[in-house]
Amino acid sequence: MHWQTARFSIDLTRPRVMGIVNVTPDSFSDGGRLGDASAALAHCERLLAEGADILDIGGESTRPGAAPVPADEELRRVLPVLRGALAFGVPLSIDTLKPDVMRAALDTGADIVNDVDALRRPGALEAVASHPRAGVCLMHMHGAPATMQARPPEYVDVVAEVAAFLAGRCAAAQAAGIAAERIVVDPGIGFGKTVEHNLELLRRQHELLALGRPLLVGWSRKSTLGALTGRPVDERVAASVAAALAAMQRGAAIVRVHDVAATVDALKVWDAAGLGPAGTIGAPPGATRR
Ligand code: HH2
Repeated sequence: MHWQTARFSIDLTRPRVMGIVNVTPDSFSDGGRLGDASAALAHCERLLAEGADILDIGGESTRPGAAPVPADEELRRVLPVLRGALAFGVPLSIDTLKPDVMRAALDTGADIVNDVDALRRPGALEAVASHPRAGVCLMHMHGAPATMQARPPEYVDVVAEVAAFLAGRCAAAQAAGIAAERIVVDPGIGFGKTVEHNLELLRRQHELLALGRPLLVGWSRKSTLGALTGRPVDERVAASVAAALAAMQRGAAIVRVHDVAATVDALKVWDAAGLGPAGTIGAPPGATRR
């Protein structure tokens, strides 16, 4: 299976690692580290040297309770990084839920829109549809970032409800003119879910494969891993790697991670053990230019 994005058709028969580049002062695990474009671009280079296949650039934190950022401020943060990162020749994703930011990022050359709100904002479907090949990640979120963890979220069957939501968003995207091969889906670990909901989504992740779209998942450093291990956010590398492997084992195609080197090492061993699509990790990049 391939994921069609603006400049690249990404071969998903090989597990893919999406490296996180947060150009934000307040992200939950790494906020404030990449204050300017040159620091962010140096971080991009490091993630690529460590084996990242895709870079996900974000200018607004989605952590529970995060303050919304105006579109012009978000663009001021991400566009210089995006412009600089185009030279790396790898798929670039913009992590945003704002249609204005999507449009500007795609016009600048972003390959993918990663939207934690699954293109629900007015104008978001059109912003992605108007670029004939841009890829998109549609993620499930219960509520909005500012409020999603304010009360314990309730589901009758979290996996069935996430699957139904994602099926509906895939249908809406396709109705807007976004071809299926441009779409991947994400259960949204930690977005309006309790520890038990997140674990249920991992244990029964294979049920989401019935949607017929590749799965992208983000467990990296999240609070469920803190709950399981008792560790603070800066000591969750091992837990994050274990979760990424478990997600791959259950059929995920792409993992979104902060700790690229550790994740890539673990995936190499996993693959060599015959658990993954054997021998494909560490092979020459398979993301092929159109
Ligand atoms: N998680 C975060 C942000 N964007 N996108 C997708 N598709 N899936 C995720 O699980 C996901 C995401 C939150 O993590 P992070 O970027 O590290 O933090 P913050 O939102 O505080 O910047």
